[in-house]
Amino acid sequence: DLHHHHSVGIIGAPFSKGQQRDGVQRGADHIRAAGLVQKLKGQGCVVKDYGNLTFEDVPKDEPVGMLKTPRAVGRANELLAGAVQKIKSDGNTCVMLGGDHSLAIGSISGHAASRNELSVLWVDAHADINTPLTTPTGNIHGQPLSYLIYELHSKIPIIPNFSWLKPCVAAKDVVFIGLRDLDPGEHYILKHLGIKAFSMTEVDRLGIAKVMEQTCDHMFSKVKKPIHLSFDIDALDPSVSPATGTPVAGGLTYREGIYITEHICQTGLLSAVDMVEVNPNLGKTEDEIKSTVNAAVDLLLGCFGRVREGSHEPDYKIPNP
Ligand code: EXY
Ligand code: MN
Ligand code: MN
Ligand code: MN
Repeated sequence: DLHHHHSVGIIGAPFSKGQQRDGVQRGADHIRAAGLVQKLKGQGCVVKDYGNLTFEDVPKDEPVGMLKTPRAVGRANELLAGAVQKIKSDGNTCVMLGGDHSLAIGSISGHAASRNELSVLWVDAHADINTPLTTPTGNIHGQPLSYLIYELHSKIPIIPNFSWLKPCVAAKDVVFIGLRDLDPGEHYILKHLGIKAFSMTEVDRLGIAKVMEQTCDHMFSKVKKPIHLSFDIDALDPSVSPATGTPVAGGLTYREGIYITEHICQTGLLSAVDMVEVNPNLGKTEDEIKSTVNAAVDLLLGCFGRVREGSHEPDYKIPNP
C-alpha cells in the first residue's frame, strides 16, 4: 500500500536474441515513456532508474545444437545478473524491463545471489521450461526455467557463455499462472517434477481469487521466501496485449492480471519483478501498442501498492470551507 514507501530499482534490458522477432528490445523504453517512474513516485514509491544495460554484439554466434544465438544470450544474462544483484544489495525491489523472457535467466540468478531461497511466480501463456534438447524452436526464451531449476541440472548441456550460471530454484518453489500453450516435453517436466501450475482451465474453474489464495498457500507452506514475479505480457489475452511475439488466444483479462499484482503486493514479500515480451513493433495500430504498454505499466503499479478501491495518506483531513 501507499504507506510502505517501496524502494524500487529499475533496470532496462533491451535484448531480443532469445527469440527471432525484432522490436522486443524496445519494450523497456516504451514502458518508461508511458510514465512508469513518475507514476510509481506518484503513489509513494522511492524510485531509482538504473538505466538500460548495453549489450555488445557477439560475433560468430553459430547455433549450438538447436540453440539459436546462445553466446549472446549467455553474455547478456551474465551482465543482467550482476546488475540485479547490485540493485538488490542497494536495498530495492528490482524491476527488470525486457526484452524477451530469456532475460529471466539473469534476473532470477542475480536475485537468488542476494537471497537465500526464492519463490518464483511465473505468469505466462507458456511454461518456458523446454531444455536445450526438448526445444522445438531453439529459441531460448522458451527455456529459461530449465536452466534455473536444480532438478533439471543434469539435462542441461554445456553451452558457451553459460559457465557462470548455476541453478538456484527448487521445483517446489515455482508456481505458474496463465498456461495455455505447452510443448509435450514441457508438460512432462511439469508433471514429473510436480510443479504447481494454474493453467487457464484452473483460472476458469476456481476464479482468480482462489488461484491467488492457493498460490500463496503453496509458496508460504514452509518459510516465507522472497517472491520473484516473472510476468510475460502474453499471459494476458491478446485483445488486451496484442503487441507481443507469441500471442495465444484465451488469456487472462486485464482485471485478472491486476488482481494477481495486487495480491502479490499485499504479501509484502515481492522482491523482484520481470516485465517481458512487450514488442512495440508487433502492434498493428498505435492503439494496440498503447494497450499493451499501458497494461504492462498498470501491472507494475499494482505490484507497488496501487489498489483499485483508492487510498489516502494516514493524516488526510477533509478540507474545511
Ligand atoms: N514453447 C515454445 C518454444 O519453446 O519455442 C514457445 C515459447 C514462447 C515463449 C514465450 C515467451 O513466453
Ligand atoms: Mn505494500
Ligand atoms: Mn509467453
Ligand atoms: Mn515467457
